This record gives sequence, C-alpha cells and structure tokens, in this order.
Amino acid sequence: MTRPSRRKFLAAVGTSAGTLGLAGCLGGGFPGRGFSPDRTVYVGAYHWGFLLLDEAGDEHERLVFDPGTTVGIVAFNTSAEGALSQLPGSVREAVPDHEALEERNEARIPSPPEGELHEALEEANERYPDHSLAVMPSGYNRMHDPMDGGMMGGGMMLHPIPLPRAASRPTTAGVRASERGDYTLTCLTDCGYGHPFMELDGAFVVR
Ligand SMILES: [Cu+2]
Repeated sequence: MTRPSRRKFLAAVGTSAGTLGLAGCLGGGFPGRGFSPDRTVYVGAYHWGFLLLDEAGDEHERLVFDPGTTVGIVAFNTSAEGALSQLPGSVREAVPDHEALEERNEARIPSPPEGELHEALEEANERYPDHSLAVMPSGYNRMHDPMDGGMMGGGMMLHPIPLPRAASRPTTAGVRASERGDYTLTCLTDCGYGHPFMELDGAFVVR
C-alpha cells in the first residue's frame, strides 16, 4: 500500500487504507482505538443524493472545518430502517420522507429521455437498493476514473464505505482535515438511473 501522497487533503485517521470501521458500534462512539472525533456529521444516502446533517439534525449544504479537525462520519442509507433506528432522535427526525426526497430529485435531475423520473426511481429502489459513500477532492471525478486505483494519489480522503439498504446499523468512518480544499461526497455504487447525479459537491471545506 502506497502512502497517501502529499496531495492528501483530508487524511484518513487511523489506518493506511483510509477507512475506519466498516461496521461500527455507535453506542460507544467510533470503532478503532478510541477515536473520538472533534466533530460528528451524519450523511444519509438516498436515490439520488445525500443529506448532510449535524448532531442537532440541522441540514447543511456544506460544513467548514479548521485544519487538524477530526471528523467522525456516521453514514446510512435512508431506506435502512435498522440503521435509522440507531441514529440520535434529532438526526432521525430530520430525515425527510420519501416524497420529500423525490421532490428534491425532480428539482435537480432530468427525466429519462423515455419514461418518467418516478418510474426510474421505483426501478432503482427494487433493483439497486444500495449506495456507498466516498469523499474526494471536488472535481476529482471529472479528471479521473475513481475506480482506477489511483484514488489515494489523487488526494481522495475516504475510500468508499458501503451503505446497503439491508444494513442494521450506520456505517462509521473517521477522517482528519489536513489540507485546505473542497471535498465532494459521492456514491460509487451503481444505484440506477440517477446515479451520476448522486454527489454533494463541495460538502466539506477545509479552510
Ligand atoms: Cu447511489
């Protein structure tokens, strides 16, 4: 495993693989050697977008971190009932219902050339129920194939963590804000028609 290059902006905490704890226990915080983050953020994945919530359940388009901040990410599929049940009440209650999420899609995702967005969504729910979450420098997707193995060298800070609908708990990971820049949340699991739209550009900013 090569070390993250000097272009790493937000370095992964704890392991060279960049991901901490694929199956964390939330009761005691984050898995792995007493990682206790400065900030905790909640990321919900739905067809086809991400919700970014803070501990109070307030939604943000972006969160700004000072260099050196450690960030605990608690990520979940908004269709994973088991995972939802383990979130703090303030966060769980802030997750919009499916109709509200579908309205968001209509505002930002074009309908398929043949057919309707709603049908594409139903099909995706049935056939592609899972998502994942990766965090990488904004613009990175457009410059590189994210699956080509060059992610660390390109400054990606979080390798994809799985967010299956069948998950019984949220997926947790930890990162450290190490260099300034904008970072995008993105889904690297094919989740149907709207998958290419499934990113939150500039969601994390290290100032
Ligand atoms: Cu997805």
